[in-house]
Amino acid sequence: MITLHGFAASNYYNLVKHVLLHKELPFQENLIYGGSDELLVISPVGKVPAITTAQGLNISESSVICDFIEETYPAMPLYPENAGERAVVRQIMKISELYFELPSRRLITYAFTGTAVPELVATEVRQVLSRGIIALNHLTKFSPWIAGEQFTMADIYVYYVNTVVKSIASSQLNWEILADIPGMKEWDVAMGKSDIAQSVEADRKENMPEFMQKVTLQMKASNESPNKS
Ligand SMILES: N[C@@H](CCC(=O)N[C@@H](CS)C(=O)NCC(=O)O)C(=O)O
Repeated sequence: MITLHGFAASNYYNLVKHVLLHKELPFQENLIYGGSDELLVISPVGKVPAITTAQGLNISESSVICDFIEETYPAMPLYPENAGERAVVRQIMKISELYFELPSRRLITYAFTGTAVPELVATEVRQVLSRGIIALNHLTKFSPWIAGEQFTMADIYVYYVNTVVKSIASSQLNWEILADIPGMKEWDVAMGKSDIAQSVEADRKENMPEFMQKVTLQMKASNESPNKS
């Protein structure tokens, strides 16, 4: 059986969990937080999610895990058969990671600490997000799924990317970012209504207090560290 390592407050963890649930694969969850020595044995950069496969292989990086699951368990496919269409799905995933998720993450610490985002940082982040918007407007279809008629890995991937992006853009940049991609807001609402998304969300909510406690303790420890510059 697959073991999914990580914690439910993580959107990356949740997208892999959604894929496993979609494919109706049996798996167990191992609650573990980022940065721990135990996690470094499973995940080389000490981040979640990671999986341990039925054969005992450890794999990290959510998009790599998604590909492994698809290749190993091809039933209920999440990529199109056609190579060109598959490439479009992967472009949507990659662009949402590089130009949506990662710039938004630069603002997470400001959100957690309630500190104002410096204007230079806000400008840089807005520029990267704007490129993402142009690219996603170019590639997405929402007819009814993000890449067209087939429900794909990109639907799951971008839905969980958006959980971070829309909240951070709204709170830190006062930007209702999904509205800049016609069709995305409606698709996002529809995605959130599925039974799988609802059960993943319930687990996320349950884990949030414990996760926030860990973050608060970590921030306190780093503020008190004698090496703090
Ligand atoms: N590129 C990684 C990113 C994973 C990631 O950033 N995970 C966060 C949780 S959402 C984490 O483990 N952070 C802990 C840390 O940075 O120590 C992926 O796609 O899986």
